[in-house]
Amino acid sequence: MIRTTAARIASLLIAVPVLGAAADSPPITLELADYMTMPITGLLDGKGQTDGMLARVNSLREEPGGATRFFVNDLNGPLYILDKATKKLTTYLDFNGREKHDGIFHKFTYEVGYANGLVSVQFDPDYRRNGRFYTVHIEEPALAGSAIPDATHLPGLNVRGYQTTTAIATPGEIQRDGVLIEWTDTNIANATFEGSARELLRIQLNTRIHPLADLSFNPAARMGTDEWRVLYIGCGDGGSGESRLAMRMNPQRLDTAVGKILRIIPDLAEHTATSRVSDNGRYRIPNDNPFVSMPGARQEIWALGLRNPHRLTWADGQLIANSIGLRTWETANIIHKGANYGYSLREGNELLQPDNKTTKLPDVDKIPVMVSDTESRGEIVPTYPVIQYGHVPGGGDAIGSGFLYQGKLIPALRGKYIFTDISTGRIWYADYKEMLAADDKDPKTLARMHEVKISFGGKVYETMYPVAEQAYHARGGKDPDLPGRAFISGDGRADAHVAVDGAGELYIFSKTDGMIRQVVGARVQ
Ligand SMILES: [Ca+2]
Ligand SMILES: [Ca+2]
Repeated sequence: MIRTTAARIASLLIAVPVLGAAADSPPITLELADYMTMPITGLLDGKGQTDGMLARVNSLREEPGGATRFFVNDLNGPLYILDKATKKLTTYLDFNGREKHDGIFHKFTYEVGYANGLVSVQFDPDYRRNGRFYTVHIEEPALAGSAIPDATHLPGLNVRGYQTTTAIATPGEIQRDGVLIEWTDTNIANATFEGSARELLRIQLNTRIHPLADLSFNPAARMGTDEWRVLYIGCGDGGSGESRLAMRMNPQRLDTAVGKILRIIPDLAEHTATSRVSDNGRYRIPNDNPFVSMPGARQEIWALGLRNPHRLTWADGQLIANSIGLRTWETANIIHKGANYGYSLREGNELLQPDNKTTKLPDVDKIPVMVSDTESRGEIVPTYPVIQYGHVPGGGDAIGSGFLYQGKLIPALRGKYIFTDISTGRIWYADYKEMLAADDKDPKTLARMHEVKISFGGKVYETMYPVAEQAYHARGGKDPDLPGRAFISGDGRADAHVAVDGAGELYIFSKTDGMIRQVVGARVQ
């Protein structure tokens, strides 16, 4: 059936049954103020996709335990400490040890691929006592140099005894490794690093997109409970799932770690009675992970079939993964133990065909449980997203981060899940109760999205794009609009994400202009 573009757009945006009443979803305009101008680590010439972004901030995390500092990671290499009280920004670690750079890792790779470099940082829940935190960065094994950290310019880092791990194998050609490291700072009262590092794991990645990504601990877990210090890891599919080669099935295969949510215990001394030591001897695997007893399956897997679950967050004890789609659907997914989200056999609530186009689901909606390329064990029904939007005008290109708002500043956002589209810089919220209701095994039911406007510098904007564009040019950026491009955003990308501080209040950061802005209030009509 041939449909007009307008009809297709309409169907992509509103063809889903909506849940709940229309009340309690007021139009909201967020009031933004500049918070931090990040040091320029990119190029001003505007050329290229990622190197023309002024500062590729990928997350900000507040130190646990009532401290007043953020850790801020820039994909280009620096991990900063940002003091909230003084606004002092200190380079704490620099991961970029490539030729002519003074940082730690000689094989560090950050150019090409939107999320490559120093991808993520997360605090151990017991950080106040043990000084531990975790990072993910990307390496290119073929690059010259040692994979052992270089402490030449970081005298506080003790690398004696540091050993790399054997990468978890991924079928297909390999371009990069995602590396997870545990850091222990013996004095967290200062802004310098003194202590040691331990490589926990590395995972082979087929291409330069969708790497090992977000790290998250359940914030509701308390000491003495099974979930305490259990780490959830979002691992992208490394670009495998859109390939026409055999690696297309990697996100579905239980013998691979890519296209998965992984769950491990970083500390070998934690939960020793209810877990087992990993193959590489560096971390533990909880006995209640869903595939520990399936021969051939990777025991680290918690959930599977996700293309690029690059952002993890918790809402009332539920893990949520925002996953970037291929050609059609951007999704937020409530993550259940052992669930299969269908990729690369499904995208959003549709079937994904081998030609990478989507079509309606089959009458009998089942997919094989694939242990490897040759072995499967029965069939299962896929699990479907609770939020999705299309690659259409008014939609976007790539879902960014999201959070259940738990702050005090904007009462109208309480109970709402707020999230961005990366390239267009649109911001929406969905009612969290509707998301829970949409988690009903019915692919057609989805939570409604409500677009948020932005007030900045006395003007109101529909998206973050013009906000970032002004700052980009004011900071000397030479691209006529913004660097990069995408299907819906066109020339230029806002590259915007939302973040929260320890009190649950909102920040919005954008890579192309290298700015962090604070949500200082909101107008509700
Ligand atoms: Ca220190
Ligand atoms: Ca549903």
